[in-house]
Amino acid sequence: MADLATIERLKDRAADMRVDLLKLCYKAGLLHIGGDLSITDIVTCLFHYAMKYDPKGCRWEGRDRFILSKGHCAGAIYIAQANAGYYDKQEVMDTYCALDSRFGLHPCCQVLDTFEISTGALGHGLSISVGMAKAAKMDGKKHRVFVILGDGESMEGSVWEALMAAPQFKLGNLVAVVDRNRLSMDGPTEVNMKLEPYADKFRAFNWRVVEVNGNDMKELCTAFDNLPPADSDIPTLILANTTKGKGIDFMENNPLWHAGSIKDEETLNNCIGQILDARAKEKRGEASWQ
Ligand SMILES: Cc1ncc(C[n+]2csc(CCOP(=O)(O)OP(=O)(O)O)c2C)c(N)n1
Repeated sequence: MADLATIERLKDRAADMRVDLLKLCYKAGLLHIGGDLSITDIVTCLFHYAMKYDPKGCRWEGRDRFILSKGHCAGAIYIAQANAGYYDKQEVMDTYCALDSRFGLHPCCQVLDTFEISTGALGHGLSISVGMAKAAKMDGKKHRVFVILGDGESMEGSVWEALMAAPQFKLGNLVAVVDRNRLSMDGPTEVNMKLEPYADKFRAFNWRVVEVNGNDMKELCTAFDNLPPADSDIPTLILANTTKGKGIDFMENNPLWHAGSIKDEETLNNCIGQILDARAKEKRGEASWQ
């Protein structure tokens, strides 16, 4: 179980990741900043707490597998993998989205072996994760497969085929985290394609469903601490209620900040200030991050 010091350390890391993302959004231009900021706490908790991996070698056989099904939010993963020791963060910051860079708008496993698969076309990650989890079970392997999906992404029919297949194949080693920020690219999910009663739908598909505040580090740690053993039979779906653009007042819940760039240094400094102030106030007990 995560103690208080661990949770505080993870919160610091999440604040640092948000600052790095904002810098990328200023320097490189186009970043899917809204969705990056909504998954920052989830990604931090996975890469710095919940997942097993070897920082010296990304292809260690015993590693937990990670799939970013909402591949447009690669920025958060580049930063997490750099922090995990797989490459130099400066290379990410200097070359993201530049011609011939390894760090494109969407992640490509042909140039980065830290990614199990390339993603960006939505709707495929869960199906691939089901296949990887089934293969692991057939081979008697003990690792887990973690996958992050967007809620808008679940408008793709293939997601529901995979949701149906995972319990059938008894994939207790599969953990899907759905980033429930309630916005898709162009507006609210409940307007574009009603998803509610979302949790009930996943339950009806025979998943073990855990609902959390996906911007609350303690709740995330608890959800990952309480995962059933990898050799059990029921897949887990963590329905993570988040805020798109979390931490920046003019980006939060604003579809215009699905993707974008920060145009000037003054705005960047204002954004960084918002993140650092919020973290400092939380540490002093003056305000809650949630
Ligand atoms: C197959 C496919 N169709 C359309 C897109 C364009 N697209 C990129 S992001 C996005 C919205 C996804 O919404 P959601 O999954 O909720 O992501 P989030 O809001 O968390 O960023 C769309 C439609 C795509 N990448 N892939």
